[in-house]
Amino acid sequence: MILCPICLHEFAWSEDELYERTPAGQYQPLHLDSVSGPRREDLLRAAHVRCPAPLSDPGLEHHLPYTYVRHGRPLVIGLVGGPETGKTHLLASMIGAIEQGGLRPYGLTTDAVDIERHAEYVNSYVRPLLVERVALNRTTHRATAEPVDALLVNDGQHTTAVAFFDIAGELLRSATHEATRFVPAIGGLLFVIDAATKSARMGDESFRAVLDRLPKTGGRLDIPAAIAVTKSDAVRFQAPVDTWLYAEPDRLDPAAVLRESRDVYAYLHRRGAQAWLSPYDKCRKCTLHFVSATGAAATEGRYRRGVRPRRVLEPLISLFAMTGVLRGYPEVGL
Ligand SMILES: Nc1nc2c(ncn2[C@@H]2O[C@H](COP(=O)(O)OP(=O)(O)OP(=O)(O)O)[C@@H](O)[C@H]2O)c(=O)[nH]1
Ligand SMILES: [Mg+2]
Ligand SMILES: [Zn+2]
Repeated sequence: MILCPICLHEFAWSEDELYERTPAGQYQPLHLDSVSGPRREDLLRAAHVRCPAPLSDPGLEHHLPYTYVRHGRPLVIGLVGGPETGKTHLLASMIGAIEQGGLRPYGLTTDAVDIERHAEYVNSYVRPLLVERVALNRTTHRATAEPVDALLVNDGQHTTAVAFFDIAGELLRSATHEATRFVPAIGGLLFVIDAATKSARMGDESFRAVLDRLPKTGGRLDIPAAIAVTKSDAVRFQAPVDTWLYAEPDRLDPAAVLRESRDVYAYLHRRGAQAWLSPYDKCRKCTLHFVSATGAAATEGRYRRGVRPRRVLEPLISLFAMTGVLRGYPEVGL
């Protein structure tokens, strides 16, 4: 059974109903009966499967990349945080770091789920930020949500499709908006806190809205969570932020993850930001991290001295370890 990340329909599928995307963006049946060898593999990489969910409006019909369904149940990662907390910059920096081989030290390799879409994501977010050094726009309010990017992550033995959802912070506070449809499908929570903010209210509301919608046993969630305190560059002179932010990334070390989590927890607590710690109280497995998506603040929409992300992959690696995408590590999480 496959879980559609767009409409949450669960369905079984068969290999003989594949589609290909035309240059005009339409989908037409793909017949592979007489195709074999490398050509077949090539066509399969670009093939799509139609989501068979019954729809009220045929215009809502959608297709999923074959590579997405081929590897079993995908991991849906949702970025959660109030408006302007830095979700979009963080994700772009993460994907950029992955593109630059940042997962290799952990024994992970990646491929795009959908080559075209991934290229579109890189061209619209990663390149502008990391190469052209411009600040990215606020996320627009859209009526539907689709993953902004999706990757196939392989740990040497298993491949998992990982889909990333990043919607506007305001919409996350709603429990009914169409764009939040992916929330019940979340398998890994990435909570984003703005280290530079003076008020904790907004982030807290999006956290609560999302936490409320997810299933609990004994009052707590089994969905692993990572809390990323982003824009840590803005508070880099405060101990112990500096120590963590400029530490060289290491292989995954559960003891270090635990130490950093404790430090972040204490830091937020000291700042009176207990309300931000709700994911830690609610989720059975949760790690906390100091990160910076850009390394410094933008001036007039530009990062003049370049963009230097710090520790952006740590929360993701931790989520991978807690969700089993990355196996063979001892228990991670508080
Ligand atoms: N100093 C600093 N500023 C950052 C960092 N990441 C993002 N920003 C700034 O924070 C602002 C908001 O960033 P976004 O990534 O658009 O925030 P968002 O959470 O996606 O916002 P919405 O899409 O409105 O929900 C932008 O002006 C960025 O330049 C960071 O690591 N350090
Ligand atoms: Mg955004
Ligand atoms: Zn669907």
